[in-house]
Amino acid sequence: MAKASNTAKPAAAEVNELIGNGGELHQQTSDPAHWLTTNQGLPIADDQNSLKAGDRGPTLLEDFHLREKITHFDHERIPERVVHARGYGAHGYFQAYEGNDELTKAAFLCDSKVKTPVFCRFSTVAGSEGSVDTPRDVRGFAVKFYTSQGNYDLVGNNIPVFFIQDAIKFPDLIHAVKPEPDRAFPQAASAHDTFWDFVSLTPESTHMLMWAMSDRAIPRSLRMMEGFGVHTFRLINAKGKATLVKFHWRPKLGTFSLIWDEAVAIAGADADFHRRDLWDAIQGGDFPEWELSVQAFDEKQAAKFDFDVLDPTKLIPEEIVPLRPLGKMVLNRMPDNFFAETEQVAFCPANLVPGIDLSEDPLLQGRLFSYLDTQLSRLGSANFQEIPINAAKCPWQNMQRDGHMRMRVDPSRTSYEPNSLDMAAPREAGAAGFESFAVPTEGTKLRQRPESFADHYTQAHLFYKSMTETEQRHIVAAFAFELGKCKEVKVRTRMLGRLEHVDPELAKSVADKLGMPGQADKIDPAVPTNFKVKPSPALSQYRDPPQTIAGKKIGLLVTDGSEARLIDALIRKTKAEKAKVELVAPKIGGITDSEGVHRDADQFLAGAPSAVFDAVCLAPSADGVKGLVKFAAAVDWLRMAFAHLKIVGYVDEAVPLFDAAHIDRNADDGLVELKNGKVTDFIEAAKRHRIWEREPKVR
Ligand code: HDE
Repeated sequence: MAKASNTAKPAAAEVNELIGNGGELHQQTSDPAHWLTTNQGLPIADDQNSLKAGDRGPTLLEDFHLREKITHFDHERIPERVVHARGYGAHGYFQAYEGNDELTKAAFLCDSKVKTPVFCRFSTVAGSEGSVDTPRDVRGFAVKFYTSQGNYDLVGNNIPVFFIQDAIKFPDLIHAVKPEPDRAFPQAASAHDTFWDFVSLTPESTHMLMWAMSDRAIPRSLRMMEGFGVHTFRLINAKGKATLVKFHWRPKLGTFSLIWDEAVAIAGADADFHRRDLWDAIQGGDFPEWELSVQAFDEKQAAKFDFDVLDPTKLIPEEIVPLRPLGKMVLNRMPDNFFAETEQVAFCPANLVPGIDLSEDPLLQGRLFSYLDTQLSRLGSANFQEIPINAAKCPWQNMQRDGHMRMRVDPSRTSYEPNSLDMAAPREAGAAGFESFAVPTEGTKLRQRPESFADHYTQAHLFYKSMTETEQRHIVAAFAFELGKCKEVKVRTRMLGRLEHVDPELAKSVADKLGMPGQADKIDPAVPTNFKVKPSPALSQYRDPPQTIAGKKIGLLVTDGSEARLIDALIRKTKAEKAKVELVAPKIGGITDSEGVHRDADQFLAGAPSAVFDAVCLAPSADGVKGLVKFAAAVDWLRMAFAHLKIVGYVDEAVPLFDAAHIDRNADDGLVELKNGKVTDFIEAAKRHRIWEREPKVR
């Protein structure tokens, strides 16, 4: 079995620093455990200079150390994932609750005493590996469970439905959303002609478009995202009984999103916003947690739904089938090495364990082929499962042999079965092993969508109808933004035609925002929208959000002379609420507070716009504010916090900043004065996260 890690570091050694002839620094040690070596283990005397004919002469081909070092460097890159290239992962564990054995015999879901190790990778879909963290996009949510029965992968997204119904359309969808092939832009964006051309010609994408245009596609944090298995799966219990399920991950911190303008600002201020957030949280001991649940139902119930459970563009409203919690996942350790773990991790929906099985969803069926296939070109060898992050943590053995980069040394004379020459060789497990659930199947070989997949608008309408006014406003704005980026008028008018079937009001609002009223194409749907469908309040993020600042970040703007008592109180009280304060000062060197004590700054003003914080607090001194009002970054800090609907706390000394930003301090109750150094009112207000009522006034 592959070793989990071979990177254990020896204790720090004594290092001598010498300056060489050419003035270069040589760091040397006499401790063999710390010697720099070639890949063959040869200790290296000098890593600063190549081997040359004379100190000013040409480099010699003989220099095997130089050649080895450069050759390895030349081959450091592997192909990035064709989708979900930009991702970030963490280790953790999953622990089941009691009582799941009624549903499944999967050992890791049944034994509540076992902590099953997991590796979880979050990702954007369209952008390449070096793109930013906050574009409007679906987020991948992939979890590898290293169970005692082999690896189980739940490879989901943060949105419960998908753009297409059949795997055969996936390359088209992705080609449409990726940068346009002649010009190679835009990067990590769906706001362009080819995407909207394709989806406006693909009515089945309509429901997913509603989600993609909602705030779900601009999450505040990877820690504040839901996850979904999307497809219907089967759980099988020890008696062989199958239950159909949809998987859901719910974040303990609640589901929060950015505002579009904020996401755009963050993309410039901190392209790594999401990964930094996850890194900071886990390194700081604040471990994010999700609850895994299923919506469980049987074939009889499924037959009564007015949609097909094999259709991945449909969801089951929780009001019809409620969530049943199975256990929790905690992420508590960052990888030691990004490439070795996060980049090389290989997920596959076909990685199953006894007790969990597939369904006939035609999108899922295609995925079963794609993931293994893509790993072969991405990781370059059929032995990729031997890479430590991919290796099962239970014993694994079979008759597969050889190939590029085979690590495992199989000692047996036999590499086939049945055999009678090695009685210790691996054998079948029979009923203890994985058995596909016996689904009765028969049919004519054909290429045809079932009629039960044909209603593309009712659930899109259901989603829109279930949103709060704020959420609806954001959806309208997102459609208008994205379609506004399309140069082709026919793409816009076609999409407006589709939106009429989702909701005529929505279509009208988008058309108005585009300045194209009455220009929607007339489109005949295969199945007319059922506008009477019952809304599902559970689909809304903002109807009943948790009132908490846990996991959030408050930016505290300070200057020389800022009140020490207030700074300490805010840090203390915020910590008690499991949130964090960052001190933002005009300069990174920090400030001297009212008590004459030096305080380091976490951020400098021009490098940390208020967009990167959940709430802000302005606590300059009377002298300090005089400098701030002349400083555009400071005025913008307040202006943008207000425009992003944040809770703003302030001390009396900060009033000139409000004047400079032309903001009325009494505009709404999200602007909270900290009287006599009291921070409680501000913290309580910050639990509201945003003042939605402010939005129509500022945008
Ligand atoms: Fe994927 N998808 N996908 N996908 N997918 C990949 O596999 C594919 C789909 C998802 O963090 C690729 O290893 C096809 C739905 C995630 O490493 C590739 C179809 C859902 C990740 C692939 C889909 C997903 C991937 C690219 C339609 C949500 C990132 C690299 C039939 C349920 C996993 C790789 C990670 C990655 C194919 C549709 C989720 C090419 C053909 C639906 C989270 O194999």
